[in-house]
Amino acid sequence: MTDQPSPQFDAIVIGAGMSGMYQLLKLRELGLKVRVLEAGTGVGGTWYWNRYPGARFDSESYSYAFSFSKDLLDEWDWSEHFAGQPETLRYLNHVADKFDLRKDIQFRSRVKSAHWRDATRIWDITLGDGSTFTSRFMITAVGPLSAPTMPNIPGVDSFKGQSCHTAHWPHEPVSFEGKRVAVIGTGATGVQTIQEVAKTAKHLTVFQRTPNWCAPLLNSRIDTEEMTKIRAGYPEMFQRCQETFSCFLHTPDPRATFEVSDEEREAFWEKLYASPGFGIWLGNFRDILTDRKANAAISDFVARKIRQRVKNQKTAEKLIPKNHGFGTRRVPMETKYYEAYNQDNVELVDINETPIERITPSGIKTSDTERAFDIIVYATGFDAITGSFDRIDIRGIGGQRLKDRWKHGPETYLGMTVDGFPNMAMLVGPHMALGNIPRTIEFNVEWVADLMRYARDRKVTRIEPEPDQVQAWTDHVKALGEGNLLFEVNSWMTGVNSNVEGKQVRIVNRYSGSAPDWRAKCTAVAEKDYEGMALV
Ligand code: N01
Repeated sequence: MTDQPSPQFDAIVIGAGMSGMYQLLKLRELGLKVRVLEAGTGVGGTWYWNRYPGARFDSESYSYAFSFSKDLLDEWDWSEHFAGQPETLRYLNHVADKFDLRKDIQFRSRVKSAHWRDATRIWDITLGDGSTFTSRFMITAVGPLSAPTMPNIPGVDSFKGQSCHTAHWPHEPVSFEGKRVAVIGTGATGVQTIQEVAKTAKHLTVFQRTPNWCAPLLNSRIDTEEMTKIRAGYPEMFQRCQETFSCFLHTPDPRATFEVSDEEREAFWEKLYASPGFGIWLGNFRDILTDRKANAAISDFVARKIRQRVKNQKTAEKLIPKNHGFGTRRVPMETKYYEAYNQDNVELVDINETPIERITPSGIKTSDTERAFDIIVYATGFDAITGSFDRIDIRGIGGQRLKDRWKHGPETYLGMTVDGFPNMAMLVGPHMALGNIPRTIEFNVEWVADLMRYARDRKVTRIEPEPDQVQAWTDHVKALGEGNLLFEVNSWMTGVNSNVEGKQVRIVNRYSGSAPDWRAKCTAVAEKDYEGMALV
């Protein structure tokens, strides 16, 4: 390759969220010439874009933070067990300041296309404004939930009031006081938004298509004394995150649901329901997501809780999911969400009964009536996992489009590379253990950095996984999903989005094995000189 032109950069990273930020740091340590291209005006990715009211962690703040720097751990105090978005964004800006990251990040730079030139072993990358970059490697740090989708309801553009998708929330505060507000969507985002807006809106109307099984977050403040204790326990806590199934503090209980007596089971569920965070979903009996009877039993338990908390039993029934069991979709964590429906200013509209016909200039018309609104909030989710790749025109060998290659679902080797797309590495991509994402990010970024070091030391300029390894990993990921009730339900976790053409069929877009297993496989591949990959 000595006669070939040199690219401008050794690596271009797309995205300055948590994964892109850490990748920049690790590649800089290798002495590589790196540029991060970021569409937003600041760092933080998810935490930069999702500034909707009520946005906050639902995994424990400290377990979500970067663990790679003791200094950083020592100097950052979390104010709540589940921190709000402003605090998390402040934290990520602090990280950017501390490691002087911004000097290699180009903001307001949305990548439009990335084309691989096999003859020169270079990626040609073009931004929306037409500017171009060349790079030996391209690392996607585009996030699994970063391509927001508006609902395919007629008239969305005709509304004259204020309207916004939660992931495009304005930087200026939005007041709901004295306002008639509509929220469309009741996923994790909708639930966080609804419970917050209900506090101040004159009237809030929630348009629900599918109810979700929500569970109490039970957030609380962290005082100095508790923070000191948490800090002292960091080594054990991060070690635990390395050992649990999905890198959370919670991990499945080894017992099966019906192994214990009725009283014991009920007491265990009461305890989980009264404990903060994801325990009821991720720390439950090991079979609640594989055994239909077990799943029906926990669903019944949570349904009883909803009936107890919502006064109007007709409303309670509407809020209880009937087409999927507890935990088979991501469980939204809530704080007095169900109680919001006991307020006089909150109304629930089941759009299966009275479908939305259109958005009008003054509000929303359902089959039975038209309601006027000042503000419409679209909490309608994302074209998940592959959507953030699809919106970039990524082309590999011979001009093959990644979007076409993944038409029937992603195909990857370890979730990080794809044959036909040399020198592309994915962070938090499809087919890798997601779970508590920053824990995955740290491993993922360090694995990619090690690969870059290996390539640099051996003057490797082309890296591509072998097609049969991609096939084998993809088959393995699909096989892991068999018997998992989660894969029998429509949700972003199975790649379904009613608003995106071609995304109505369920696919296996996520790795559902344990995070330790995934990491062990990746480590073994690296230790065997990147077995299954051609490095030349
Ligand atoms: O998106 P969703 P989300 N007409 O896809 C409805 C993470 N997260 O942004 O279910 C009417 O879950 C749709 O209805 P249905 C977390 O991983 C993390 O809420 O398709 N309704 C659904 O109710 C989460 O799982 C945190 O029938 C329409 C909603 O919109 C993921 O992000 C906080 C519609 C979309 O729900 C995504 O959550 C928040 C239409 N045309 C989110 N189209 C934290 O912990 C869609 N809907 C930090």
